[in-house]
Amino acid sequence: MQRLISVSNRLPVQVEKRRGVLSFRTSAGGVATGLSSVLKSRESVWVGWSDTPSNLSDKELKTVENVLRTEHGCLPVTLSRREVSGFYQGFSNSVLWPLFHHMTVFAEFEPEFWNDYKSANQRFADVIIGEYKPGDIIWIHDYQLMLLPGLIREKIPDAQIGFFLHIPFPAFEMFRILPWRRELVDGLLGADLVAFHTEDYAHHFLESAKRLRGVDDRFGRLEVEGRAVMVRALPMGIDFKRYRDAADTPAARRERDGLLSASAGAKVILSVDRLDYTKGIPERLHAFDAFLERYPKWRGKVRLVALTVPSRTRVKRYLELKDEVDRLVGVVNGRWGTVDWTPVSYMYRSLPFERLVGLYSAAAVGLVTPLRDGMNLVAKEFVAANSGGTGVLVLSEMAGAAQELTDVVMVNPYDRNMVIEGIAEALEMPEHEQISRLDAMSAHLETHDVYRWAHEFIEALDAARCTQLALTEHPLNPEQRKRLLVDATAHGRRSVILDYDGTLVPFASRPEDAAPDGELLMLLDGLAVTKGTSVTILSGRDRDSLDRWFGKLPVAMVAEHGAWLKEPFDDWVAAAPLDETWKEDVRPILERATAHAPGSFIEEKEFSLVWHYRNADPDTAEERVRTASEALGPIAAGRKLALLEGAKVLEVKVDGVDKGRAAHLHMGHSEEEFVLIAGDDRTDESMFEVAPPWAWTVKVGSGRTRAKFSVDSWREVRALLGELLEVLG
Ligand code: ADQ
Repeated sequence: MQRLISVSNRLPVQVEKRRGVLSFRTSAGGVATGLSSVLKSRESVWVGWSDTPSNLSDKELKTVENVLRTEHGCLPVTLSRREVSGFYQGFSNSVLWPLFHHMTVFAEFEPEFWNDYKSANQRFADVIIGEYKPGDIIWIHDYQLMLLPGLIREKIPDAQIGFFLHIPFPAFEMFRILPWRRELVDGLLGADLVAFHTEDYAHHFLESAKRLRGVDDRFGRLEVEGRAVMVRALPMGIDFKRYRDAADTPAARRERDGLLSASAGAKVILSVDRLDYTKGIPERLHAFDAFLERYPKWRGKVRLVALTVPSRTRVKRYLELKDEVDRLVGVVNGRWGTVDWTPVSYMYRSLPFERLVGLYSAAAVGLVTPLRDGMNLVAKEFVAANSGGTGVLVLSEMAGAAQELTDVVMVNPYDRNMVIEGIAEALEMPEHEQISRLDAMSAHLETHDVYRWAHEFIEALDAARCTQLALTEHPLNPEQRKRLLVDATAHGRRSVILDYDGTLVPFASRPEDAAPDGELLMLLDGLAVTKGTSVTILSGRDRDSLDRWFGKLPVAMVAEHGAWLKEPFDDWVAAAPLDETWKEDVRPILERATAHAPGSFIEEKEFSLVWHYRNADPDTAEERVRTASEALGPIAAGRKLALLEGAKVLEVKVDGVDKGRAAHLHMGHSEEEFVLIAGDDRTDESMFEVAPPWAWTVKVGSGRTRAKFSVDSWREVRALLGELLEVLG
């Protein structure tokens, strides 16, 4: 069974030193609980930042590391105090957290935070890379570690990596605010599986990946440099039975009885949250205040028990929030309280599990009204603790849980009037309705618990791996690679025919930005001067660009998908007679498409007109490709033109002039000659088609192809050419 490496910002074990004695306290949060079932059948290790006390000696640090590893299966990541402040309090909690929860006013876009975020993610990556063994699965959690999948992928290309985001992923309009949006998307795209609590968040991420990286979305599958990245909604559950059963324990009963007798017949409305501005606590207190004003009959007959657990107490905004909540509780109690009735009971601390369940089960109403929340487990815990009995959940539609828990009284937390009426409706709901609603939700939560969530994640990660394998239909494996090299050395003559964009260099947003680098030029030059070897660059590019880039190398060139041919250091020769009158019919159609899709543009070549839409809004561009193609169809047929859809381009060109014909002219035609052809997009398929049976044809990226073999990316093509040069040189 594969080993699981779980990664989260914090380790599920806390280290403390009191009166000189070290102690280790496990805090079994939801994730650790869910994983415990997955881990029964496999080895595991947990990587995370351990907030180790700063006053430990080197010897104590060693002991801590040792105990964490051997007794708890934990591998600590050490961060400097500065890193913690910039990475955790800074970028994670003062940039990503507010932005992803739509609270941009609280976001502080400090460039230094970003640097610390990068370096902290790198530290996590270093620990994981050091620990990794082939076959391990890596599951990374949450917004603090969004760069990590990409960092690991760089060093371990075939690692199996899953990522789960516990907070919402915002819509593109919100996400685009972030100055480092591209880097974060790239980081996540390093994973095989990126999962979220809801379909909405998954959709938002797909949208951002499409817009920022131009990657195609095929029903939740993104293709990134030939790799498939699966994007899924996997809502997290709770340990349902544990909450349900705990309601019957003596400790829970004691808590419940205590609360009920102290309430002297008043109904209890309960709210439980981390003290966080996303949870809508001040808004809730305002709504409760207004409820008491509007419904005098409930005064003295209802009480709000607000339990908040301290959180992020080193971030200024959280301290301000605490003051605000303290003040508001005072305002409501001052306004409505009497000698024998206090409307709001406020507790600012964490409660042990059974006592918490006791409170849940004592409450007539659970009031869960976050302004934005990834999931909100409290809502689910309230249902579980009351299952089989009575109780009404008033739930914010802004919580991920609202997608699953539809039998609640749903409210918009920003709509005070709706919250007031929601509280009134909940307090007056007939018992039989309470029971049937709780039953329906309990049935769902019992089957969709946290164990199932963890299993489904691992299953989805395995499925992503299978898709990956199916996609790269015939990957060039090390064995075949060796054969290719042996074949090349066994022949005295060799033709190497290479497409350019996407095959030798990555795609750039603007065509002129994809100039070859020094490494590539040396590689091509080295091959071309090797005795018996001819190198041809066969591209859709115009002659000028190719001349500028490769004119000094002894390579043959083919421009505009086969329209122009050039032997090394010779002149360009047209592959067909030049006639440009057809452009007058075609240009207006492409101009219309450009006007509708800002960011797109037209490139003109002698034999073709090309519409580039990589930088345009993908949905608009797709729509335009369709309408333009429809309009171009009849013109193309009448004027002997061909319509080609390439990688984010639509090209109209003179027919009969294609890469296949050009490649045919440049390759050897007897088995005496070694032939290697590599290309990545649809226009390259014509080269693979004309290749003789003994040729080595290599497609870059995934998808159906006529090529015999495929490789993941242009990097692999370069590596292959490097090896070729080595064996020939
Ligand atoms: P949180 O923002 O922490 O989690 P939530 O899902 O409600 O929010 O989990 C809070 C947990 O803390 C619950 O299990 C609750 O029982 C416990 N808790 C709260 N107050 C407590 C108290 N005073 N005493 C004891 N326990 C208390 C983030 C995201 C959520 C997402 C989770 C899981 O913000 O949207 O649901 O991760 O993915």
